Amino acid sequence: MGFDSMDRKSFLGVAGGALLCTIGGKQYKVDSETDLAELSSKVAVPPKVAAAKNDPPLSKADIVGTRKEYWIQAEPVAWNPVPKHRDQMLGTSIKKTVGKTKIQAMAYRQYDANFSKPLGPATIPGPLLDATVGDTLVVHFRNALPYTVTMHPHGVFYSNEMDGSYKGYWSDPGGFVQRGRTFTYVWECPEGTQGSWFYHDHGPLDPTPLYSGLFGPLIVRDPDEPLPDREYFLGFHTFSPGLFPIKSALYSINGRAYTGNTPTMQAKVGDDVAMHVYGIDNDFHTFHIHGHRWQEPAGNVVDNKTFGPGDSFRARWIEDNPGRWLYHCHVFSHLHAGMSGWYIVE
Ligand SMILES: [Cu+2]
Repeated sequence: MGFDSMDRKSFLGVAGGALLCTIGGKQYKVDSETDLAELSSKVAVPPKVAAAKNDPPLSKADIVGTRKEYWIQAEPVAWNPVPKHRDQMLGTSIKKTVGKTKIQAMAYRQYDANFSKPLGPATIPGPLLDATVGDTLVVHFRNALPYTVTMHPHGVFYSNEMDGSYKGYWSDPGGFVQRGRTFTYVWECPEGTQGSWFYHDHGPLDPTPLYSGLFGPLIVRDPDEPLPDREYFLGFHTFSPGLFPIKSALYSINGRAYTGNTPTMQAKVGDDVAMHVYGIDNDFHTFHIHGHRWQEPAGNVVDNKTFGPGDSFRARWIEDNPGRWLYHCHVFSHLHAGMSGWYIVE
């Protein structure tokens, strides 16, 4: 079937199944009968992608400032969002309410130079891309999944062909990285890009690979600011029963749901603490941390911050309050479906 007659969106439109989300006014329907590989194979290769047989070599002109180089592979991962099977906030087992939680997910995994060896296990979220104003991020991306995916950054500067997003007929090679292929993204971090950001898949199957784990944190540091003593990167997202064989949605932070499974953050009184928070699902969340508050750049003081899909921010303070604290989303249906964790201050 030709590209014009059967693109991704029309295919999804006839595939049926549970409503996953709505983007740009179009409903995306995905259920367990939807085979992503099959779906991927229905998307024709855009002309510019077909014309570019190989990842083009980088010229020196592509790199401005200090080069921060990463090798990252998208790959399948066996994942358990609730490895302890318990919610430590309520002291209860989640077996009855949620059932089994082992799933087949996807992850961005960091490798050594030239993909010689993995630098650690595949995790959700993917590795931190860590840059400072003046750097250029050079990300060599290899796709080891059986379908077309990409990497798309937020916050940084990039030219049109480094967008990493599927644009139908007009897609560049970086917006359509097929199985077994590589693409090198060049993303610049000039003055004005400093901030707490993230990256995610924006390929032709968007948002299902993102919902399956293809996202990760990105930071552009301000060289005039001291580094914090402690910092944490927290991605708020959902594992949906529309995509995985789980009884109900797992409202998750960094790939895990329920206190004791989600990140347990730690600090000491006197520490300069930074938390970099981003939202990467279809919901609005809040970030609330008990016993604490922080000042935003505008000067206002916050103890519960609302953020929507694709939003990111930093909360930073000098730690002054010891104890075992909870941090969580204050949307109660999210909180009680897993979106909470410990913050332990000595
Ligand atoms: Cu929430």
